[in-house]
Amino acid sequence: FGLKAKYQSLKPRAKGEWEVPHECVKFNKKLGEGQFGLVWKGEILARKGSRTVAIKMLHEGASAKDRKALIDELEFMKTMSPHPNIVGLVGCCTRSEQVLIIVEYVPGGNLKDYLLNTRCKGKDIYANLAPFSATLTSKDLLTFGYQIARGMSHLEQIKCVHRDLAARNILIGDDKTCKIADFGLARDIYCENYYRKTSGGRLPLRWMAYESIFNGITTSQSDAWSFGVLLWEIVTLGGNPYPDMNRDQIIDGLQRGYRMPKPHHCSDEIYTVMWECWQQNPDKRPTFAELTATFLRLISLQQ
Ligand code: ACK
Repeated sequence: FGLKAKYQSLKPRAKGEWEVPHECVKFNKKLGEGQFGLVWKGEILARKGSRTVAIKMLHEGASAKDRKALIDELEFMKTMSPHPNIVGLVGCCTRSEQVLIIVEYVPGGNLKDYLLNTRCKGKDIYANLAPFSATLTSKDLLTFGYQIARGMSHLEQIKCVHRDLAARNILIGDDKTCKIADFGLARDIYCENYYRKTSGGRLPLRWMAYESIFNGITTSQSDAWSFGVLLWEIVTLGGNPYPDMNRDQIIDGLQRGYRMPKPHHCSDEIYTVMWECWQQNPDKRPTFAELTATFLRLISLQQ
């Protein structure tokens, strides 16, 4: 996919090279807003020209705890070596009151909306599966799986647990490149007894592994479970996991060993991957390194 060459050309930056003067950051358009903060599309102005970026910041009046969470995310991102399938850090502003994390701008929006937008119009939502995409082929869908597994494999290697892996947190770049986003702010939102905490609606129950729901354990293996659900979202072109089941039914179902059935038009091979990701025993699930290899093999079989 030409990704290997791109990957090798990316080098980690030396410490202290990230700070951007606040006056060089221009805000153009608000992209989105959550409980913690907001994301803007903007530019970094430099003598050589400007670069379009996405800028993450906290709401005004954010607590000291939220500010610390943002700084922790930033410090973590600084230590990461760049990867083509992970949204990369461009710079930061930490010397002014308002902390800014500046990341590469990924133009295609999130994968969930992207998939929904490729559905052929006028088809039934549940029948509207992979062959019903107006623009995507099965190989494109496998390539999405491959790229996300590859980015996650990088996070797995550096022992970073994402905790909120879902199509809404994957961004689509040029040439249908998948980039994993939001692996920072997401991590602090879970507290004890969280699966009962439904009021905020923040818990990604439909993507959560068995042991995350019942024991509050999150690891790279629980990310693998979420990856299985993300695959289901890809195959159904942006479907909502466990359709027709409410939260209590999902919790009951999982306890009884229920798993989502194979979507129509999903190949046996892909469903086997999902099934492996949803093993109750986390150690029986594939690692992201194994998932990357599996997708590479499945893609090669398509040619
Ligand atoms: O689906 P979207 O266009 O993609 O709307 C959401 C919104 O901000 C809130 O998260 C978009 N977004 C987040 N990070 C980036 C980024 N690095 N590049 C482009 N858009 C982004 C996201």
